[in-house]
Amino acid sequence: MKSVLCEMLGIDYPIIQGAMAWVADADLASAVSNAGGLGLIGTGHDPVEVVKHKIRDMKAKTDRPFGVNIMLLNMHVDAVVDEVCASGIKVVTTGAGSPGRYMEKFKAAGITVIPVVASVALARRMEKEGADAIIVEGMEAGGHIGKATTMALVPQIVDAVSIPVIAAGGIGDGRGMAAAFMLGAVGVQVGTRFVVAKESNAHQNFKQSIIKAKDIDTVITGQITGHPVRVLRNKLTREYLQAEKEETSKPVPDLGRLEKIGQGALRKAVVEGDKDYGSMMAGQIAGLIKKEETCQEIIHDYMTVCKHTIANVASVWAD
Ligand code: TUI
Repeated sequence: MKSVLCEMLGIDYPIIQGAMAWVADADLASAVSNAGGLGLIGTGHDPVEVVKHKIRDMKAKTDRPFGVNIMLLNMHVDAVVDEVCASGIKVVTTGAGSPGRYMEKFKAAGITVIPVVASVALARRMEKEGADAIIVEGMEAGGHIGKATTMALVPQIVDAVSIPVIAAGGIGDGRGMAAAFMLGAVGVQVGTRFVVAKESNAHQNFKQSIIKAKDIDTVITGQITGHPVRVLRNKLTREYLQAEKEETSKPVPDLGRLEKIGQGALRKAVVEGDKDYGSMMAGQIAGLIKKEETCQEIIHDYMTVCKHTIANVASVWAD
């Protein structure tokens, strides 16, 4: 089951690993690439020296295709873009903004550019500015999100652009992958399930929180700061959402107070395993994830279940 995405990226299976900040290091990304998917190094808020180290580490761990994700809210983004362009990286994904101003640099470096978008308008703009494909991320996803769901957004963007579309957000197994193909996507990006991969260095407490999570255990913080983020519910989110409610009712909300509550919380979750005051970014599909597996097992499961799902549905709907 090869798709145009496999040809475009030189991979065996049309599965991209999401570039979860603090989680998507060379250990996880190389395991995904070595299993035939596209591993992505996440660079989050990293300064350029850290990015350099991660790329070097990745090159030592895989000979297969991989990419780097650039988080556009990173204060070091200009330097990170220059480093990525200079280091022979072949694939770049971007998140949390529009990469328009870097597009020429990426293209000049021969990079395949795949922006993550959460709206039809940005998808159209990205195609016009030279994106090679687009990752359409619905608000079921973990971390920084837009407003529309994967189910609603993917077909609208498939109709709006001519470049390949990859679906993301809420795709936790081969059934979700099959559904994404039905909507017109040619591949999927998977985040939350790879957080609990055996090769993921996320703290065991964070992994267990995802495994224990139920369908409605995520909440969205940051609605009033303009950076909505989906995370697992805990003491931090209870206090944050209470503060958000208080600030919303004031004539001049104190956004600094909200930012302070969330500061450093992602590292606390991923590195320290703080289940109470860590920001445990995870998608709504966490409730479907039941165990730790290797990246190879995860990819194999997606592909097998996807093929069976499509075959079963086709046989039911024949004639
Ligand atoms: O980027 C993500 N997910 C992320 S980034 C991240 S690090 C972070 N931490 C705290 C606060 C904010 C970020 C954690 N998770 N996913 C890709 C994605 N991009 N989802 C939604 C978007 C997006 C949203 C609005 C892309 C563009 C956009 O508007 C751009 C514009 O200028 O129109």
